Amino acid sequence: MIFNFTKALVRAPGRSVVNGLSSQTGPRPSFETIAAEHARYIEALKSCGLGVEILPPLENYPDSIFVEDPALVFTGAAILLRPGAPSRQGEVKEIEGALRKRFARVLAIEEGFADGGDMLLTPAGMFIGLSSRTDQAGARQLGGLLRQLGMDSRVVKTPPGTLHLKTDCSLIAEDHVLCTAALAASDIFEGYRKLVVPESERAAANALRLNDTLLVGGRFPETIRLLKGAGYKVEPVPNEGVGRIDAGLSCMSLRWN
Ligand code: CIR
Repeated sequence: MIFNFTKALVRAPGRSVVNGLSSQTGPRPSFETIAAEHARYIEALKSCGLGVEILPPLENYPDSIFVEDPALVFTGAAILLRPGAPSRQGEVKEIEGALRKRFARVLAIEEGFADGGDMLLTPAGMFIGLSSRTDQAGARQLGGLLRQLGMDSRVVKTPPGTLHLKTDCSLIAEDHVLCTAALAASDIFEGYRKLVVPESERAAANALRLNDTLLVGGRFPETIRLLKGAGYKVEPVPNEGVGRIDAGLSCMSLRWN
């Protein structure tokens, strides 16, 4: 089952995390806020039954806490990506050793750019979102590597102004997507049931299904109410600080079985 996970890899935030890339003009989060949110996130992963390994902080890479972006992981295999933001490209070398220790097969894209935040895994294969971080060359390379691992993929467009495809959507059941109105209006999720987040809670669309639980940002009461009403077991996790540097919940771990 696509939501069965037993292990997760995370990276502790360095003090430099407060300088993480952000499209927002509001105040920067404090280190203490992000560290507390990260600790709480690790507890949530554990409470969902995952064994969590914590990599050391990397002060030279403010966004390196978002380990989902430089790599993809599957049972027995990992793919090293090429993040589209120049300040994040060195994160790949930094995580490579940890992945080689844990995965028998490690593939790597060699051209173009691709961020893990643009990759949405579904039972039918991987959606690859083209964005300001993921380009055609990266998508093409990744599609080839996924094929080597026996996986189909489909290239789609991340809505303009949205950082990553998964900023705007999450798979919450095999045939059910939590998404923003912008994505619901596109043809990407034809054939899927959709639960649209309220416009005032757009950032709630980045949730994380782990086994039978859905982690959702704690600051999104209306979305939590809708998800509970639809029968989901929801665990609210605080994420306001990381939200100020354009992050949600999926980005802070790599998960596998
Ligand atoms: C960035 O702009 O790269 C970080 N500040 C946020 C990355 C969030 N990643 C993700 O949602 N996969």
